[in-house]
Amino acid sequence: MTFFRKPQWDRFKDNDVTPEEVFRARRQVAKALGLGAISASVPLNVQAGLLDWFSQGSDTDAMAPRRPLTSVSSSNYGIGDELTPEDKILTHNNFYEFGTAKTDPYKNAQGLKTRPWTLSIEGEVDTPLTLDVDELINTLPIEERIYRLRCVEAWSMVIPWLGFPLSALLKKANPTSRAKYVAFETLYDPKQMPGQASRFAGGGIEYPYVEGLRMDEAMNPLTLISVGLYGQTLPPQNGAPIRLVVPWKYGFKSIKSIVRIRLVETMPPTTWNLLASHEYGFYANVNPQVDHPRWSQASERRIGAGGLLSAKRIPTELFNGYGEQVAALYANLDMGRWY
Ligand SMILES: Nc1nc2c(c(=O)[nH]1)N[C@H]1C(S)=C(S)[C@@H](COP(=O)(O)O)O[C@H]1N2
Ligand SMILES: [Mo]
Repeated sequence: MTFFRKPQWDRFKDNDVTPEEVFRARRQVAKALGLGAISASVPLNVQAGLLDWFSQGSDTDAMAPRRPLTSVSSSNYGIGDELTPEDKILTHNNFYEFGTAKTDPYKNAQGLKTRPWTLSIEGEVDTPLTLDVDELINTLPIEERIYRLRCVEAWSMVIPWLGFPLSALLKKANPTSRAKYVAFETLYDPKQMPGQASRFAGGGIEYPYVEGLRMDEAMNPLTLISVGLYGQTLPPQNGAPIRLVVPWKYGFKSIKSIVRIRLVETMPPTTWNLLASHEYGFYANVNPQVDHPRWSQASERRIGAGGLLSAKRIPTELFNGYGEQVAALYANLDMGRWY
């Protein structure tokens, strides 16, 4: 009889995006707390944040109210895949500003103040803009777009987003010919976001969370600015009131709760690349042939009615299945080098 050990990535667990060093630091703090001993070298305000982070406290039943949104059209880019049930989309999240566990955003983000909310578009534009989110929602035609979302941790969902193409928004600001990239920034408000107040609770990330796209990626018709899902405005844990959705790239490119968009001449810094550049690149195109250093990207677990635990493992597709729409953007790019 032959026994063999399954490779790490095939065990029945979630991959953790957190770089190993940060993960170890978190574990040490958890241990210290378990023993009731907090090092005297950890400042008091940080200790308080940590205690919040480890308490199970928050009210998980009180969801921030959402408003129905009507859409002018619906396009299914889920390519026949079954929709992930809404309760899974709302309770299994990555939003490190509210903690690093999958249920933290759902538990901790309900108090996020999402109105009034202004979004600025600046940099290499002829018409810099400061826009009110409700005005945007009321003036741009809202489309429904059913997209796959593939997280770099190798789980995925199928989500009916509501929103409008990023290109429609950028055109309002009249980008100059020098605009080569688009940089995005999440709200920075440590008073509202416990992960921003404590390096440990926030997974070691330097906030605000930042992301970027090349100009041609930003103008691609698939690139969406989302303001809702499942027929209603976004809940805080999914990036209310306004977030990016780039369905052919790993989920971390789809930055949440955006306050600033800046058109720039050179490739902007991006959060996960800043944290661990050998693990996360600028492009982050979904690619089953380029593995994460710590796990395979050849397959993914599609989250359905049973949640992550009973999720089926399915093959991952190049560009998450959107090659027809985007492969031409990368005709001259070495995708192994520019992961
Ligand atoms: N500001 C911010 N945006 C973020 C993240 C985050 O931690 N902070 N996580 C990213 C990751 S890793 C993923 S997979 C998606 C998850 O989106 P969802 O929770 O709506 O499914 O959001 C992305 N956007
Ligand atoms: Mo992710």
